[in-house]
Amino acid sequence: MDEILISSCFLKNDHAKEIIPYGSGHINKTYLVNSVRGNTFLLQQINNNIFTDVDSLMRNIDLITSYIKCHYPTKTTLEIIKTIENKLYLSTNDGYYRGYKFINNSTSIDIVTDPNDMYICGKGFGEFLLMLADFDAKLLKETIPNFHNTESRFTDFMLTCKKDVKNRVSLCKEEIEFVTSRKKYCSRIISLLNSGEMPYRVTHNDTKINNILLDKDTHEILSVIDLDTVMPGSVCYDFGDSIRAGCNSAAEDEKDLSKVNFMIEFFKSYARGYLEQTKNKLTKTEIDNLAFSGILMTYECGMRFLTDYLNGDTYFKTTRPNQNLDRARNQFKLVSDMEKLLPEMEEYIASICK
Ligand code: ADP
Ligand code: GN1
Ligand code: MG
Repeated sequence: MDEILISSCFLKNDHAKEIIPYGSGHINKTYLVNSVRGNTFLLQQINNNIFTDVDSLMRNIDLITSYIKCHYPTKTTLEIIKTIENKLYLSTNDGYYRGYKFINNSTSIDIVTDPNDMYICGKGFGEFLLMLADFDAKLLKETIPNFHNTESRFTDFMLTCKKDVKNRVSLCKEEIEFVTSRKKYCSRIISLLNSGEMPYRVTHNDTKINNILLDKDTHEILSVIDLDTVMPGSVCYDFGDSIRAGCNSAAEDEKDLSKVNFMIEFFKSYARGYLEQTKNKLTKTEIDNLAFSGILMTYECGMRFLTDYLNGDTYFKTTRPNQNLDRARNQFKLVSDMEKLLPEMEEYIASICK
């Protein structure tokens, strides 16, 4: 089945005319579809290797977006376009597809250059956490179990090194040493969650900056998107992942590490926006761990990129050889920068939460 036919399954009394690859996500295949009658929508082929239970995935997204639409009717949210057979997704021999309303006049930022954009995105992701604060987490199916369980990520990583299916271990000894020497990071948040000292909340879990849409002209918040991983988690996962993605002075796969620097001013802007929204909601334990969460999420993501490189690049989309290794090195450079700046980051968070 070709993509024109697939797209037409989401269009009543209309047909797809042109299909353009869209965005720069690492997981799903995203297309902008224009129809004969002048309609536009977003088509995504869901990555079924990663999201094995598409039915539960789409039910989660339907529940969350319907909840936001009902409780916050003035807010823009992601909206599923059902198939002409009134289903949440289309199942074909070539895979699973879904439609989303295209959010007009929007932009998503891959590399942040203006600290004010970080402030705005902090507010946006903070508001998202608040909007779902009373959503019943039990309704959600975990789409990727142990997604941010850094301890289990570490176990997977060690197993991958042991198997060394692509004989790549000898090519990244230094990076492997970087990961193993920081094993102590892995348990900090997960043990606070397990002991009940830190609450589970409904979190987004993939808060990279290009997963929020801003108005192209005013850069005001339009909507948080990419809701595949909304599940119970820690606020530290959301805060830390935005810091990882947004405070990098270079692209996530930049090879020249002299260009990769952690931008502490961007950290402060994001923290200000996020905490303006959430500080009255968060516990002291959560607030005390926010600065560290930037390190943890960057370390974890680097470890995931390195694991994927060792496995032969089967998880994250790649467009060139060694891209996952470059991504891992890039993340580890940021971790090293943040380790030096941790006291300043902690002091800043404490000062704005006084
Ligand atoms: P992935 O899981 O592969 O990251 P996303 O759902 O994040 O896929 O979509 C990829 C990109 O497509 C986003 O970063 C954003 O630029 C764009 N995008 C996604 N959904 C919409 C939408 N409803 N309206 C406009 N742009 C969108
Ligand atoms: C993926 O889907 P996307 O591109 O927004 C990944 C995140 C990583 C990120 C690294 C479901 O995010 O966990 O942090 O790449 N999403 C999934 O860029 O694994
Ligand atoms: Mg995305």
